[in-house]
This record gives sequence, structure tokens and C-alpha cells, in this order.
Amino acid sequence: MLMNNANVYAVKTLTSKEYLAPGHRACSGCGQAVAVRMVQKALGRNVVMACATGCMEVVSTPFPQSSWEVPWIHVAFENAAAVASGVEAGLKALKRKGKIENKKITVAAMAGDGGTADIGLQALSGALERGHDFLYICYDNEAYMNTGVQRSSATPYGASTTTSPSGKVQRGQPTWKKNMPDIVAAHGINYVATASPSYPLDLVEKVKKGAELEGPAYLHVLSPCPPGWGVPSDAAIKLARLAVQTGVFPLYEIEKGKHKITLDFEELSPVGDYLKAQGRFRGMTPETIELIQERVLREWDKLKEKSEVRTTAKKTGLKSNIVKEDKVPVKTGMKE
Ligand SMILES: Cc1ncc(C[n+]2csc(CCOP(=O)(O)OP(=O)(O)O)c2C)c(N)n1
Ligand code: SF4
Ligand SMILES: [Mg+2]
Repeated sequence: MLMNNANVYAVKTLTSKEYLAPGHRACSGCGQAVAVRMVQKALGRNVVMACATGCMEVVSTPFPQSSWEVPWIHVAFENAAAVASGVEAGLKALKRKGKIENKKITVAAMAGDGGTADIGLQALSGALERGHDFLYICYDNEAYMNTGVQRSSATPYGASTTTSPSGKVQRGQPTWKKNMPDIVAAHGINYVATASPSYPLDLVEKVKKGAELEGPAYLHVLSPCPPGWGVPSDAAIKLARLAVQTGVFPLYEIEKGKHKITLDFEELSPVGDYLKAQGRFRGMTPETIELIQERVLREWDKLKEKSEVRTTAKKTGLKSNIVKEDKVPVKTGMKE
């Protein structure tokens, strides 16, 4: 069902308190910095953060300065989830021994797509399997941006990066984006969700839910990166919205195994609108765009099926061939 809060793009209900202080060195218009700021507002003061190296660590903690207004630990590229596990176990022991007050302290781990889908996958899988009570947030800008835009396994098909360049020999990333939410959900944890800084209330609700539910929770946040994506510095939020509206990055959650699309569309926008706006997809042929379009529709249909909806309509144009029981108008009121 279309969320009532989907048309809210500026969140006045969020606290004015900043936990990621201004003055950090993120590039102008960084979608990840916007997302982190919102996530931290949702998490509040009672949190311990374990942050893998990546853009957000580099831009927010040039020694001896820090933008973090909450307890924050820098960890290596590969072990954010392992460090968060240790923090969670340590806090539990301190509470049991009466050394600290027995109140809820959220433990959160954060890493980029490289730190999550590639090098940190083993630590994450282990922490999920052990069942630590923590929230893991992956900020997905779809490449190793901090070190100069190298591909990761979350880089989308056809995207040009320095290690998957688009030229005569190869046309960008040759593989499909790794599906991290599904990989995490396969661990059988209580909560997995996708979120986008372009839908702030949806993002905030998911952060709060993930932090409150017992056991591990995972949030996958799309984080447009203007220099890495080859777009102007005012484009991040518009693109994050377009990614959702085209079905390239659907917003959904999996709570206790139950899928729910949190922002449903009767008709998706064409993926070409999203791809053609970005330098990393320049030179993409109409055939490749069509290939991506078909895959996006197929994945969208699969997601709708999992979200307990029934198939009723035939596919026309870009419409999904699955229609939700409780149909809702979608793009109306979606102002830029
Ligand atoms: C073991 C190890 N290998 C490589 C590096 C270098 N390195 C630091 S951050 C990074 C890429 C981070 O990419 P991602 O996790 O996607 O975060 P982003 O910078 O894109 O936000 C790399 C390769 C490292 N610090 N440690
Ligand atoms: S390189 Fe990209 S992700 Fe990193 S700070 Fe700049 S805009 Fe943000
Ligand atoms: Mg990245």
C-alpha cells in the first residue's frame, strides 16, 4: 500500500539535534551524508556506532577532528559487524554485572557497499548467525568511492567505474548487482529493509523499527554519489527518488519473514529516465537499456508476488503484470 508519508520530502518532525555535525568533508551534494544524518537523528543519543572505513569514515573523522556527536568506533574495512557484535556482548555483560544502568543502548554498524557486500560479508554473516542485537546499515553508493570509484559487487550492470570501464572492450560492469537484502534475509533475521534518503519518513520509521526489534536488523540505504555517478551535485535526492520510482531500487521490508512493499507503484517510470541522467551509464545502447528494463520489471513482479499480492492483469507497456489487491494511485502528488 502506498505510504501516507511518501510525499513528505522535508522532515520537519525530525529532531533539530544533529548527531553528525556539520563541517565534515563529504563532497557537495553527497547522498550518503544526507542519509547518515537522517539515520542518526532517528537513532538518537543512546547509540554506539561501529563504522567501517569508507567515505563516511574518511570525511567525518580527519584526526583530531570528528563530526560524531555519539560514541563512535572506527573499524577496519572488513569487520564492522564483528566489532558491533563485541560491543553488544560487552554492554550486555556490563549490564548483567550492574556496572552500567540497565537501559536500552542501540548498537549499530555502518559500512559502504564494498564493506558490506564484498569484504565485510563474512563478519556480517557471522554476526547475523550469532543473533546479536544490533542494527547494520549499508550505505550503498554502488562502488568503492573513497578509493577512487572502483567496482564492487553492488555496482549495477553496465555502470562504468575505474575497474569496469566502459569502452570498446567492455561496456561497464559486466555482472548484475548483488542482492544484499535477500542474502541477509536468508539468515532468517527479524528485520531487513531497503530505504532511500529521498523518502525520509519511510527511512526514519525503518531505522527505528530495526533498532527496536530484538536481534539483528539490516537496512540497505541507496546513497547516490555525484562524482562517482557522474551527476551534478544537486542530483542525489532526485536520483534516489527516480531509482525508487523506476523500480531499480524498490522500497520494501521483510519483517519476521513477511515481505511488504512500503512504497507501491501501479506503473513504474522507464529505467531509461534514470540511466540516461548519469554519466556512469553514458554510451549505453538501447538494447542494454531494454535488457535492464526487462530485468527490473521481472524483479519487481517477483517482489510483488512475495509481498502477498495476486496476479490479475496482463502486462502493458511498463506496467508490472501483477496488480495489488488494494490498488492505490501512485505518482499523483509526487512533486519534485
Ligand atoms: C583490507 C583493506 N583493503 C582495502 C582497503 C582500502 N579501502 C578503504 S575504503 C575502500 C573502499 C570502500 O568502499 P565502500 O565500502 O563501498 O565505501 P564508500 O567509500 O563507497 O562509501 C577501500 C578499498 C582497506 N582499508 N582495507
Ligand atoms: S565520493 Fe561520493 S560518497 Fe564519497 S563523500 Fe563524495 S559524494 Fe559522498
Ligand atoms: Mg561504496
